[in-house]
Amino acid sequence: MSITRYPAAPRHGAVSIVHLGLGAFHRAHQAVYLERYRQRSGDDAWGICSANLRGNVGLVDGLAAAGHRYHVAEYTDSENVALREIGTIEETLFTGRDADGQWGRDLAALLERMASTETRIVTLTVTEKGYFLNPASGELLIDDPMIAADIASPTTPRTAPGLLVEALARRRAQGSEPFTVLCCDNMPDNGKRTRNAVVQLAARRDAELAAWVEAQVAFPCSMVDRIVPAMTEHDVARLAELGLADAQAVACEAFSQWVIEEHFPQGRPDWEADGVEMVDDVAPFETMKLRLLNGSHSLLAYLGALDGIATVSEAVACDDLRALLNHYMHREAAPTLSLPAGTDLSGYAASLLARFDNDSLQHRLQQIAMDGSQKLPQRWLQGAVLRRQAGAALPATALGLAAWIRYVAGHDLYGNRVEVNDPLAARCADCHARHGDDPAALVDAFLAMDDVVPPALAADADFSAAVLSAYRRLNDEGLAAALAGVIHD
Ligand code: NAI
Ligand code: CS2
Repeated sequence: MSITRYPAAPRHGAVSIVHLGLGAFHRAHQAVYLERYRQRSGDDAWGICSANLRGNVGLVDGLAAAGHRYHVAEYTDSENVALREIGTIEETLFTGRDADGQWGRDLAALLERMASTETRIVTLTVTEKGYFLNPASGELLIDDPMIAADIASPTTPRTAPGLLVEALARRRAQGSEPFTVLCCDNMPDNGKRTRNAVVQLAARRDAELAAWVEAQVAFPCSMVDRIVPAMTEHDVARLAELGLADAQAVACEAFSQWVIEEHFPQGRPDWEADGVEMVDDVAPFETMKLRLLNGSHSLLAYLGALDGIATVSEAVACDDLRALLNHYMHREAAPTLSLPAGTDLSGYAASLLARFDNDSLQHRLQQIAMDGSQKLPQRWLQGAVLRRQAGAALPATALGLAAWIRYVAGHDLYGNRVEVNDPLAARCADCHARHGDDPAALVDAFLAMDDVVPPALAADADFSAAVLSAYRRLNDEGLAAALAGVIHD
């Protein structure tokens, strides 16, 4: 194993960025770019205060105990790894519910940070569900208990939108400029969707505050890309074999990309020299990545997991699944894209398969399968609406939707339990309980979920029939037969 080591910059710096969602991706992506920036520029002004709003208080406290330094293991392949020490997270806070059932241990400190004029950017990786938006319409879920609680108690918020509203309300009341809100989650138009959540929630509190947010607060969009699987015991043991005992370490691929809309009224790091691409319009980059990379990931997640396959690299080693991805990318997703200038689509698609082949990452399909109701609209379904308007057949998309419907029943094709982790899991289970013995009724019930499936697809008899046919073939004949129906059509 060839190991390249990169120590962190020697000093701790000032906090100018607050991050919501101290997860694996934040530690392996945004924090790494800022470490590179700090190393190159010597400017330590752009340090991060990173907070978890729910779960994993151990990571918050573990990082504090480790002096807020951790490592990122960037695997080019199973023989080459770069161990990068990161020091740009200067503080970690926790505002979730603790073991005693109390909420908001560090809420006052976090709001103070966010209200301080030292803070010029707030970034987020709280997962697609963390914005409490209807996945199809983008409307705020005002009936969600967490949002309802923030509406009732706006000064002690528990959600990401609630925190943003309270912090912006404080900055407005003190006559300060706002901060720029930079969403780093896998959502289409992620800045606009984040603005949507914040403005809708602010309007429940104070119409003038909502108007101020609309007029004064920047919500640039960004496309983020780095495959960062959840750490497994195998990953931790492998790092220990390299002599790295770091409970907060993360492992990821070497590839990384960050494309950001140039809209930072309160300033930003000059991070272009560190690989960040600043553009006027992120949409072509974001749509290409969400539909090609993430759309392929979700196909592997449901079809592979149903066949008992555990990881991405194992799934793409299956020739028929690889052929399905090529069919899906080139024939179903690519026609929906307005590619960034100069993009070689075949080269990009081939690079994705090469990244998926990286067997030094144990990227579990069940992690990707999580939150499908929040992911599939932007990964498959919005593009599918466009292709159906053009009269195109979408056998791969139909098979993927059939596989998701089958997956959320909670067991694979052999009867083994699979993990269903989704905000709509109860509704999915109810559909199976009501219609599990009647595939036609079951498919119709799922297609009728208009907060997931665009109504145009549900009303499309040919598409619905294709989903039903795929569902029946998958269940009655298995994965190979279902795939054959697509890749050999
Ligand atoms: P993770 O599981 O390590 O972290 C998830 C973070 O989201 C945690 O901080 C958790 O507390 C927070 N969270 C979850 N639900 C929340 C809610 N309802 N409200 C507030 N916070 C909530 O996952 P990871 O890998 O950090 O991914 C997080 C997000 O980053 C993804 O959902 C995706 O949008 C984005 N991303 C992830 C990539 C990856 O390969 N892991 C790559 C590109 C983007
Ligand atoms: C994955 C993404 O878990 C998932 O849904 O598809 O986290 C994927 O690893 C990243 O978007 C890659 O940039």
